[in-house]
Amino acid sequence: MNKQISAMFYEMADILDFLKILWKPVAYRRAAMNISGLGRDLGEMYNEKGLRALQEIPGVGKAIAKKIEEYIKTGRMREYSELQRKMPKGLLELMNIPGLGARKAQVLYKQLKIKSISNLRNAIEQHKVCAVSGFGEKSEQNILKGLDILKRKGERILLSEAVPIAEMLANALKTVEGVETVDIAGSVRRRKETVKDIDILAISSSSTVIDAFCSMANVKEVIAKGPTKASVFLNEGIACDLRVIPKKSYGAAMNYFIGSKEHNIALRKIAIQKGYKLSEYGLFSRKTGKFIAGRTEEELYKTLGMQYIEPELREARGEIETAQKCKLPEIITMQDIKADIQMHTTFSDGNNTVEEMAARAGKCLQYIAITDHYGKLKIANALDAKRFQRYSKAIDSARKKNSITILKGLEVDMDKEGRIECEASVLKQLDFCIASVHRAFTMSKEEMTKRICRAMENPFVHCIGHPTGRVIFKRDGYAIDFSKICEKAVQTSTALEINAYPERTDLDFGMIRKAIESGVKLVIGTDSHNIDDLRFLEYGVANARRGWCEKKNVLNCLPVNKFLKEIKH
Ligand code: DGT
Ligand code: CA
Ligand code: ZN
Repeated sequence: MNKQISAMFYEMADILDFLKILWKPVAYRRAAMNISGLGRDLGEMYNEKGLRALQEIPGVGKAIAKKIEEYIKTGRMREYSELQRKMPKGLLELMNIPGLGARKAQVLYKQLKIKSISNLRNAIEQHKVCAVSGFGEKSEQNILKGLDILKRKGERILLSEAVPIAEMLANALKTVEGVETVDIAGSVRRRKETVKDIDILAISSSSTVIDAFCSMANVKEVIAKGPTKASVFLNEGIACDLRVIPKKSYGAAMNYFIGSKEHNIALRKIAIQKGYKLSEYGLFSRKTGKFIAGRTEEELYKTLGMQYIEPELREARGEIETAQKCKLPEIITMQDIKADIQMHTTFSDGNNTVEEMAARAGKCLQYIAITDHYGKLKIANALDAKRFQRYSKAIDSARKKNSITILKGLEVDMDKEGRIECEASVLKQLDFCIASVHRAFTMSKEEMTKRICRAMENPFVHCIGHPTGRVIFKRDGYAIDFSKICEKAVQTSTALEINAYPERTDLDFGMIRKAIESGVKLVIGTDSHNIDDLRFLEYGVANARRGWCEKKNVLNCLPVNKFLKEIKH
């Protein structure tokens, strides 16, 4: 429900922009952003407390709340349909291409009469687009990239969207009569950053669990249904499979369906070397066909002569060899985390106050860094020296009212050369300073590497935020020489961030591992823009686990006094 409504508001904002209507688009985008970040289902909130609950969402006033109500009640939104009618057919589709944007889409629409994605592909093939003023060879390449991303987007969703759906389904299935065990498998269990479909396994004494699954409220369509397996497509726009497994082979089935496929294949090879045959039904003797193991995963790994391997590590990237040598790292857990080191408030582009963020974070953390934007980033309402004074005071006063320790931080911009866009007099007042790239993304690998390295050389900079700048489904990261970045990070004692914001997940798991091997200190930050985003910490930890990260590699596992000592140059 949230996903559809937020997509509708985004689309309405684009149309209103096209119609040259002022202010309204900003309001719709703000509402859309906050709805997509909500931890709860709008329908549920409305059922409990009506319109009032909706109006409590930041950015949702009475008018927008009414539209949400209309959609919840009727499955339609009149204004949305009316706006769509005001829009030339095809243009909307063009406007949604990542990297093209509403303005440029309109230029192509008017000048080249491009009315669909296939029109656009043809025009690029014939090099018509680069002839339009304001476009070039490079724009053609970028549009093609955008089209590829769009195609991928239809197929996968973010982990953070899949996990709540998977958990909701699994919990509901646990209450069905005859059900003994329910577990989430597949890429969701491995905590991969994007997910194609949700895989659920169950042990059950009766097949009523299949009926219950197929008649869940959010099932849009039953794709397949048999006595031990069903596939459905959910209202949320993702497919889900349920398999009922006999108790005896549950561990083997879990192992198979958690994957990854590559991990499974490597494991089967080991089984063969040892005279076994491994399948989703169990581990069998190749000679006699006798069942050897398969009730639990632990038993399976042990019989194959290796340590148990956590699902997040199962990507066939050396985890099997390492487990055979009994050398797997003891990977980080949520309990190890003492702080969240990146979040924004109403002082820049966040939706909650310093106090609200501190109060929510105080429920599970020992300290936080408030890190509003500072610099020239106008769209993020970045602070300047004058407004910093008020910001600083607000943090001081929140410190008095909250038991959680609040570090005074900033996320500062760096210019094209890597100069920090913040006065030394301000930097001096900070406990924690993150430097990030937020604009001028297109430069050569060498230039970008130099830029970030120069920022790290600034003695006031403690950390580089979202180091590659990628936004999943929207843009790839900028090119960097990551070995050089790691080297400089070690040399200058600058931490690299594992940004937990689901669209970012930046560093990714491969880079985390490389950073650790290079001796780089890491920090995990949620980059929260409202109190509900603070829950993203678990995805940052999951990604760190995928990167073989231990507690000792992450500075915000330290108590605050040690943290402050470690981050100083
Ligand atoms: P995705 O694409 O996000 O759904 O990723 P997975 O890993 O959940 O992939 P999925 O749903 O196609 O399959 C679930 C698991 O089943 C997968 O992780 C490993 C196992 N599996 C699927 N196909 C094969 C296969 O052809 N061979 C082997 N050995 N395992 C497979
Ligand atoms: Ca899957
Ligand atoms: Zn940022």
